[in-house]
Amino acid sequence: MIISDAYLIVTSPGRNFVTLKIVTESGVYGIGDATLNGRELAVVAYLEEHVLPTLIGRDASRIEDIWHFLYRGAYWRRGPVTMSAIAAVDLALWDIKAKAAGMPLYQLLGGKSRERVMTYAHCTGKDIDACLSEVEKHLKLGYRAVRVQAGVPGIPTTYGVTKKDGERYEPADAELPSENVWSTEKYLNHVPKLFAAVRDQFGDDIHILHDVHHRLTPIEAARLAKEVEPYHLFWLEDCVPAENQESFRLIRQHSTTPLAVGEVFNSIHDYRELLEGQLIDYIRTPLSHGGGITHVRRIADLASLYHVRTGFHGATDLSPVCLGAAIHFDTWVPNFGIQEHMPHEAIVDTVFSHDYQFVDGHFIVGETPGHGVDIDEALAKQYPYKRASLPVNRLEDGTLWHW
Ligand code: CS2
Ligand code: MG
Repeated sequence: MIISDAYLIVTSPGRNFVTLKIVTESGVYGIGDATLNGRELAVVAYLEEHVLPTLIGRDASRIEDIWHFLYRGAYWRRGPVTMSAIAAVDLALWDIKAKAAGMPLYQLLGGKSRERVMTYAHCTGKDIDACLSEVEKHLKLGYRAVRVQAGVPGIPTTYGVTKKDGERYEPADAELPSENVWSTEKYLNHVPKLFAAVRDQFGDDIHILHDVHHRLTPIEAARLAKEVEPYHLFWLEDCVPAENQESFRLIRQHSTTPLAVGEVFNSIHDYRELLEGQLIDYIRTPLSHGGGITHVRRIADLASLYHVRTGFHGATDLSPVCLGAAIHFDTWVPNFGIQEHMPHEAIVDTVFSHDYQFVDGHFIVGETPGHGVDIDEALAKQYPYKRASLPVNRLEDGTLWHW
């Protein structure tokens, strides 16, 4: 199990993905996702210059030791670039260990806790009606949980909302950041009508989720969470920027709407006050941004003490490698909640072959040894990296706002 080679594959089949391949002397190899949307090459440089040379000659089975070597040993701790780089190594090593054991990854974690993994779909429209038709479409596909986002009258362009029906809002395809406009007042007055319309048309038997994308202040978030209580949301996501963990206390004091947070978190320390204070209900950090399985399972264990469940980020910037590993984790983790599912384009699924299946709104884990995802390196080479930037958000008066 001695590591003999480690290299990156950067490919852009419609959007950028960075994939780490670690090869051992025996020929068994593992794959990890190192993609950090909009900052891809920063992780490439971190890995190529500072991490990969230190892996050669190490024993691939010593996952825990390698994790601490990369985390403590670097002196500079945490942060999205560091934790995505460590995650890529960690996911590749778990893949190798499971392949060497001849087991699907979920078996190494502790075996199945469930038969299938509930997912939620993105239902996004330029207005409420367009969003409702997306909900209808996705319920027909078998989803029981929908994330609803609709354009707000008077706000011309808003991240999270398509400009045309059926268009995707991801990936961010502008080479340099485009600018969106935001009005909290218009949004707060409009968005409860969306949830009312969804409940009115589709009843109580579906889960409704919504992403605020960090755009409110704590008191505004409290107003929204309180006002939408009658629509029984599954969760309200990222309603405030979470650097100040204590701010969630204010929202909590006003409302019973469940709160999800953490797609931009990368460490257990980002969650400590939120969990210990019982201020949130779902943790969102994906395996590929939070130091891999070795670290995220510690976050999930801490969360379980407080009845907090997982709801991993799964937008299309998380590669099929991250998603494949997440489905193993979701199948095992006792405090599973839900998995985000935003389908990759067909070409992405051709570059990254995988054995997970999507049936009736749920993922079914595969039985191939490892995490079950591989990369076609020759095909990947045909899609070279293209710089792509996420947009920025400005208030109507031009003030740069949270995105
Ligand atoms: C979003 C993402 O899926 C989500 O909940 O917040 O689309 C997110 O904005 C992107 O993944 C950013 O990389
Ligand atoms: Mg989000």
